[in-house]
Amino acid sequence: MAGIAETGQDQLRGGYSRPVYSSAEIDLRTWFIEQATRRQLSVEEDGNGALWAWWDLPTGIRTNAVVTGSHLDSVPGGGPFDGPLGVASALIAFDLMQSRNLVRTRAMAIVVFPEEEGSRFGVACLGSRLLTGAIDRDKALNLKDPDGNSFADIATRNGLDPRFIGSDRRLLGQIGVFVELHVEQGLGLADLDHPVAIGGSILGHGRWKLSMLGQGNHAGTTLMSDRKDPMVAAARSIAAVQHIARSRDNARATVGRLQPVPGGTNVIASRVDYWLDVRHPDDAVTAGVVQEIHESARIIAAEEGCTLEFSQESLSPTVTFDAGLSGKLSLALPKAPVLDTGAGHDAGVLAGHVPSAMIFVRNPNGVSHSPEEYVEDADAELGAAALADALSSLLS
Ligand code: HGY
Ligand code: MN
Ligand code: MN
Ligand code: MN
Repeated sequence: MAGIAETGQDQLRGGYSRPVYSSAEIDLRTWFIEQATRRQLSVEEDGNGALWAWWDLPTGIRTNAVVTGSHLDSVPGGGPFDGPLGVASALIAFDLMQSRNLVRTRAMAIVVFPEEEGSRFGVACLGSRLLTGAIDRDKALNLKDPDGNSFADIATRNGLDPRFIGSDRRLLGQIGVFVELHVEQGLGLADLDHPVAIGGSILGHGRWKLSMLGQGNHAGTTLMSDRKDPMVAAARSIAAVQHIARSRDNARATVGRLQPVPGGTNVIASRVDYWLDVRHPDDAVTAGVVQEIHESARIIAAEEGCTLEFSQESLSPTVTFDAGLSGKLSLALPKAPVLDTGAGHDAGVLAGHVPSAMIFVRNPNGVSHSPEEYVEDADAELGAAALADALSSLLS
């Protein structure tokens, strides 16, 4: 696969691959800046690389602002709507509110958070975690991408000053509420035959890195009895992940990324890195699942003559969106059902700091993190109109 910084069409599945600061993601940033500038919004970049397009009041006062937006980066081979739909809908909602001659008492901003998927540097919602201080600044600066570049280096190469990377109390203090519109990543709305929903909660979720370390050797000269093969240990551990997660109602555990080193067909690997994503509504169950997976991996490593390395990369508790704000959205969108989601979002990170809410738009396929992700044009328009109604009720 081309280097992580290459452009967007994924050769394997035809999906979209827009890691942060890849040429494909930068193209979308440029598009957003053009769209916002064309609307006389004043675009600013915060110290962490998030773009903020401000619809200022004549007074220029930004306290208690209504902020909306999402992200433009994607998972590898992802769909076209996860992230960009929220950003594009915010621009269209702005147009609709402009046409209604809305009398505003608050400033508004459309924000694009970087690295929401954590596809390049491994930590989801990196931009909103940095803004809120939910990730240690030094840990973030030293995160590495698959090519070994640090976030500090890539951020610097893209115009950021590492001295200003980290939590921004002043900017965070300007946010009165945050509302994120997002494609639904499930069939809830398709089953209910309704175009939009209001977010209820986000499942708690976390990411862990496991490494099986064995004995690299020659595939042809090493007898099976003489092997310490980390690929076998990893395979057994991943099978155990399925078994353990299935033993808990509603738990979800995924290993979607595995990297053997050195990765030669005729080479017994010396190590295998693999990453675990575990989610459940009850944070204690998540912890229990992870502990059992860790223990099983440790036993399997010993049985296979390997050693195990295990570390947590990120952890997000279950988040319930602000009842007052969601109630206001329900008034603006009276027929919209309330749906919980198993997907993480920047709104979930901000919810720990400012009243936050979400609006979901129907995805008839229910599939996401895949090129099959889909939204009908009519539903996209209804979503943008719903966002305009929700924002109007908050801005006036
Ligand atoms: O992983 C997630 O749930 C989100 O799409 N970042
Ligand atoms: Mn998303
Ligand atoms: Mn996503
Ligand atoms: Mn998100």
